[in-house]
Amino acid sequence: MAPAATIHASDISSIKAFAESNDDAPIPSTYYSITEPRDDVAHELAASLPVIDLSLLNSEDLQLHSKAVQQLGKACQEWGFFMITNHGISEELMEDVMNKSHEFHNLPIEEKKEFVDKGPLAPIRYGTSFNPQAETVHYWRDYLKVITHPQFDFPHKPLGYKELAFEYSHKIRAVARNLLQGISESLGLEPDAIIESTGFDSGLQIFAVNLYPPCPQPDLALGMPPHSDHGLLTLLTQNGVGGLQVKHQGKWVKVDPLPKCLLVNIADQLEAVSNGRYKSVLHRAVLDNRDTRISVVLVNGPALDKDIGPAQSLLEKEKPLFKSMKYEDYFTLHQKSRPPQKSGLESMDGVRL
Ligand SMILES: O=C(O)CCC(=O)C(=O)O
Repeated sequence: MAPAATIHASDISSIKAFAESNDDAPIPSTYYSITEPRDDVAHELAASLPVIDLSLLNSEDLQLHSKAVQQLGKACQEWGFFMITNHGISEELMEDVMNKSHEFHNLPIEEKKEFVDKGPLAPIRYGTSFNPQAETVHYWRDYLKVITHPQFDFPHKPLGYKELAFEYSHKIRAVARNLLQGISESLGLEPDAIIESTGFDSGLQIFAVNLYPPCPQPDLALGMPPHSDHGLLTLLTQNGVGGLQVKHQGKWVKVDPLPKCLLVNIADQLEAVSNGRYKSVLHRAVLDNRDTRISVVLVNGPALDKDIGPAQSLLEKEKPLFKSMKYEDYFTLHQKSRPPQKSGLESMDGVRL
């Protein structure tokens, strides 16, 4: 297929609308983003992705609890990524959120225009690609990003979406808080140490919904470039269409979620707090040529006004690897920068000491 004329993401307000009106036409060359061969995926590692049973982490049996803490620490250290089962969020709520999220993206483009992305701290942002203002290559996804904590805001359409999102974002914050307690313990800290030092209870939460329409040339483009997330913990679910890959030991590993599980990745602020012990994992989204993929992604971060750096008690025995930085400054820089090939902390000038 010959490439379509050069089209910039700034000329496309929705890749979903573009894909639907262009059928199987070749994709614009500005979306060519595969820089590594597609066969770099380590299929043999997919079965080793760690699974954490949250009910064991919360067990009153001390032996079961400490075994789960140990497994959690190992997953954070070796992978920066894991799945959680028995998290207590009902399958029905997860499905309802997924269906309403799809309905949102199915609204006519005119109805979504009022939410057009006006910058990282705007409460509701609808847009396309990864970071159209900074990037030279574009990505095959549309997004909705909403700040759901410390203030909850949400689109008033489709009907019922806001209420579901309120319940879901609240429950996901509780799971993230629970995990942070286990992660604190796994670092030898008091269970509430990370929650307190990061101001988690008034922390930023972003509810993001990515829609990746079928792409006629999925071997040439990506839905999301390799990147790490800016917060502490990101919790993700998808609509049954695969596409998430995480980088492990230099190779891409396809994530094949267990039924009803939540996918969790360690993000930059947790790498900083753990003084580099836990890795903010690089991940990307690959595309499908038949099915629409949707992911619902909740980023849970520190309070925006908190200085975040290595936990003080870890520094009694080791040197700091990262400079402390106000989360709001980190977040703003992260949102403005081009997709890095390294984690955010590694690619941002002056953060690593
Ligand atoms: O859709 C996915 O699986 C990845 C989403 C993601 O990485 C993000 O929203 O930051």
